[in-house]
Amino acid sequence: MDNYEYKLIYFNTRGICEPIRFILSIGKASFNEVRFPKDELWPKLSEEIKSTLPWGNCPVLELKDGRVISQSTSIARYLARKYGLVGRTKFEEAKCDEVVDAAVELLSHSYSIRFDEDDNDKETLKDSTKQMLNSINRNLQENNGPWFVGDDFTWADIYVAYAVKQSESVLNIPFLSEENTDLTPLKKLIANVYSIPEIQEWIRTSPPTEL
Ligand SMILES: N[C@@H](CCC(=O)N[C@@H](CS)C(=O)NCC(=O)O)C(=O)O
Repeated sequence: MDNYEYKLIYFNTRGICEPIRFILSIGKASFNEVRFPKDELWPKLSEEIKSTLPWGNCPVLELKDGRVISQSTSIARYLARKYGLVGRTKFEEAKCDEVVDAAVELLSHSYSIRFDEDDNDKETLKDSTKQMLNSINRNLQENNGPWFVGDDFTWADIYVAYAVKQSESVLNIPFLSEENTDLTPLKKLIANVYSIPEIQEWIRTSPPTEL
């Protein structure tokens, strides 16, 4: 791993790994990436590579001493704890987990609409995506602040901002268009997250990918 603090193994996509990269960037961690090429539709690993990974999939985070952590949200939570992004109390920690779960649900929903071939009811599913966004927006408003949990920026904000923007890309629907004033609080949150200098720098310097 040379002098890097972490090695992060994933595909050459944003996918479910990008929030981890954001957190590493905000933590000013030095990390090296292994990026497997993505095939036509969906990332697939060879059996040989799968057998080297704890759960046969990625992302996987390797620490300097060789130990590894898998499962995207577990990796992100580990790093968020390390860099002080999990809220101030046990309750706020749990609220962060709750919001991250909702964001992951949105992301999975959007990917399944895009990639499930036998799904012939895509319009209904797109409506349910809008309902999920409204629900995220309402929960954000209930916190009365710029951020999702308590008074501070947390990893929950990163997950929501990323999941919403990525859903726009995956589904090619401009949920955050200027006309859509219903989602103003959510749009502000996303703008705040994406204006964090470390995130801007990461986006500016990372390999461009379609998804
Ligand atoms: N629950 C796991 C899911 C991991 C997962 O399914 N990763 C996909 C990429 S998004 C993968 O490695 N696919 C390759 C394969 O299964 O061959 C997580 O959150 O990390």
